[in-house]
Amino acid sequence: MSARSARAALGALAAAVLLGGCVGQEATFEPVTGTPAQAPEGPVRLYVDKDSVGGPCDDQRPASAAVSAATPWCSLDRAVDAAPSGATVLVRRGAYPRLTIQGERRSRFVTIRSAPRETATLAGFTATNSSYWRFQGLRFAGQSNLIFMGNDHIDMVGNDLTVSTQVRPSTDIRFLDNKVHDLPGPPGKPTDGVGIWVVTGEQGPIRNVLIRGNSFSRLPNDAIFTDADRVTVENNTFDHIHSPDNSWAHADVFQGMGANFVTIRGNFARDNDSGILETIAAVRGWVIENNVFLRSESWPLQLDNELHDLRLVNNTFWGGGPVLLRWNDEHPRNPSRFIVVNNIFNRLDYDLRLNLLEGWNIVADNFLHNRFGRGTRVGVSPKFVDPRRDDYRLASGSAGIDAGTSAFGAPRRDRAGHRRLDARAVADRGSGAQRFFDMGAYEWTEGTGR
Ligand SMILES: [Ca+2]
Ligand SMILES: [Ca+2]
Repeated sequence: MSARSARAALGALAAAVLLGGCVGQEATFEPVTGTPAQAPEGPVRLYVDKDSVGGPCDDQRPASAAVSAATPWCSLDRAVDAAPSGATVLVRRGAYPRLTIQGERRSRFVTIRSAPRETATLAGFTATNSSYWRFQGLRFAGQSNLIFMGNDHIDMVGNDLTVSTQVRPSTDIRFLDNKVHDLPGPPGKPTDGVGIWVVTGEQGPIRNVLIRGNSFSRLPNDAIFTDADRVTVENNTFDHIHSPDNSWAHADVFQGMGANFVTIRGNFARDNDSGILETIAAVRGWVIENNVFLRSESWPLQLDNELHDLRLVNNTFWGGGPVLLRWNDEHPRNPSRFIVVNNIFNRLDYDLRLNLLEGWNIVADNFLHNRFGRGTRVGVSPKFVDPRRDDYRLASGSAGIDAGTSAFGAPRRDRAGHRRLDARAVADRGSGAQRFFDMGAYEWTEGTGR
């Protein structure tokens, strides 16, 4: 999303938050009092069945009756009021209205999930001042999910989402193995086109956000947009993150707008407008490693000296615009050295004023005639196994094999989870205590490729 539209969205949200602020704050700092109905031994399974698929539904029943599929509750509202810590709420097939969870603190996760081999569809949810809620195996359609103020421990696991999920000041939020796809574009609101939108604005803080194993496809705005701290984006796939109209949104795979301690690791991104971007605020603690970015139409990575420090290690950037490390006159020189090693770039453009250590990379196309550091191979082809099938493992004979450095915190395992290893038949040309680390996201093993 563009900085302008982001600021506009923040302004609108700040206003909304002011209006509702009293309620939110009182509840946020209220100690957790009382406990929900005494939890029976072992995990509790409770049924919600709006259309009476398994038996006539009735919300007047006690939880002890809703443990049977034949005597279910009708509404998720009833389940949210009554489900004890650790319970699983099995939701029978059908379309369910929007769910509101307000002031519902639990001490262990309550899981709300589709019944086995069925799909329940929710018109989104809003959670406020609530703890330990997990949404699993559901379909979300209609309106954006809102993890609003004062939540902690909210999980989204294995859901199918054609709506955005928006997070306001809350902590310990996890997105695991979800499919986020085909979000609405113009004339809707730009924020509703963002896969996961995690924004504190000035309401802070948001901490501990884990985004792992999800797929993001065909989004008209950013896949992930955040100003939170301690954000991990790991092993996700991203494709066709593509703005239909750049005046509505500038679509990135990941846009940080003041996000500290960000780890972007092991992701696979292809055919997107652009890639990773951080704008506006001075931030620190960024690690980008073991990622593959293919065919980014503009920059697969765009950062500058607003970052205090950066470790950009063992990534493969191929078939798109240049990786761009820029100089921003409004900020001092980055105080900690950017580490840029063991990567494969089809193009790399960095400003010589940056405090930066570059080495042991492949830079295929040096169109700006930059200076490059020790161990970097300029103008060589990395030789991949099968680019036509997006197989960007190194092929036999690649200049990247046993030619990287094991120093500077290079990851000990590659994107596929394999250990960095010494190819016996290849001379160790790298650096550090172990001179056999490969360049790029994948380690070459004997018998790979053609
Ligand atoms: Ca090796
Ligand atoms: Ca070797």
